[in-house]
Amino acid sequence: MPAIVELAAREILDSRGVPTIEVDIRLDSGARGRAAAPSGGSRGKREATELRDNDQNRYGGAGVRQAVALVREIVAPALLGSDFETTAAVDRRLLELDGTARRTYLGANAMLAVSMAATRALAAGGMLHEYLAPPDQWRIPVPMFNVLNGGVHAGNNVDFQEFMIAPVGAPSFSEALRMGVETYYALRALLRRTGRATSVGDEGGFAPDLDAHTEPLDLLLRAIEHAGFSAGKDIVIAVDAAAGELSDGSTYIFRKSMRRRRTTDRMIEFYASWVRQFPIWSIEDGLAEDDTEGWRALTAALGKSVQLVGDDLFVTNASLLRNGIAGGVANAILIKLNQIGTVSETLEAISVAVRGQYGVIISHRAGETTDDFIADLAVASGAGQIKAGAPVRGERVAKYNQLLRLEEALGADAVYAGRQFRERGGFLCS
Ligand code: 2PG
Ligand code: MG
Repeated sequence: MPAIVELAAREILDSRGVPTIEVDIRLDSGARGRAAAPSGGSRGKREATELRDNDQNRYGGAGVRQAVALVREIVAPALLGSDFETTAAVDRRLLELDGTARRTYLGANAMLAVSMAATRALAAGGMLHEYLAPPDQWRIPVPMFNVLNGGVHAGNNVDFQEFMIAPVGAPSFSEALRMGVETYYALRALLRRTGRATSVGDEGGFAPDLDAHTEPLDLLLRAIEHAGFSAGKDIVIAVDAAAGELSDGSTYIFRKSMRRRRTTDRMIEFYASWVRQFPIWSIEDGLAEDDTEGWRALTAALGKSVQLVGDDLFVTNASLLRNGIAGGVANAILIKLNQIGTVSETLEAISVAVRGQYGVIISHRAGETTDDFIADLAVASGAGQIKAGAPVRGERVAKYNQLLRLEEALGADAVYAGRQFRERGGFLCS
């Protein structure tokens, strides 16, 4: 059995210039693994705790020296010299050491960096996706490119956080990537021509001020057509409303645009009219995580015709997802490793979703590094969908470029999920 002989942790920066934690692990076999934790911009209330120093003299309180110290002083002595055959065994030890429900002692950022680095080391120089799951369930996911940014990810007047394009009609991932990029170029040209800003938000999507509520969607449709593709056939649209950010507990306030309020019922009518008018196939966090009755009504109204994704709603937590499935809430889950804090718990959430026939989207966070773990996770799990931002900026293309490598490695066996992005079979080992 492999033993961990080296475990190092350090503070590095994420794509927004915010500190995060990176971990290196070496096994006695010589195999190495390195990983860094991502960090959210808009967060679910039930996410695992991200440990920050709160020392206002460094990085405005966002330093992670404490998390680094915990890995060096608590995690390393407990793991060094011990044999671990699987990620699950490492994660069990991490969970014991932490001993809290919300990861408040070690911090989910510290735990996740260790868990991912250990997984990479255990993959032993082979490709990560090969370690994570057997080949029969591998699929190359449909990329969801976030090309228009709003909400807390951008300084514009757009209240919804993400407007994405998903090339479901592409014959392969590499073609999907080309289609996404060419549509991104077309969108930029369109914005320039109409005198709008082409500056970008945290995830690389454009962030112009826009007039009407339907304007982001109109712009996407025009960009898709200008790039020579057919909206609804080659490329479909996905939205992340991140409605938790809009909610005041009883209504939804559109603070950035027209400062209007909407009730839950009005929000549902609003989505229904969008789905009628535009080729929208997926709506994420359409309502806030504590609006349970609203989520049930939304699922009853639109769940048959469109993918309804729980991000803040489920926070990659298998037990919250089980409750959601039992209660008829949403029909898909967004998977973010740092919402829960270990690789094995993430795999468990994916397995619960697959068994419950919920759609699965593997996701980056607003604050990212060039770590490309989620690309392998998406292929291994056969999730069918990945969102990693616009096809620009190093930390976003790191994921898309790894998917190109995986497509090449799989060769003739590479299956692009395409229009079947919601159908999966098989379960993950953990
Ligand atoms: C989301 C994510 C990723 P954040 O809401 O889905 O796009 O953003 O990391 O800010 O939660
Ligand atoms: Mg989201």
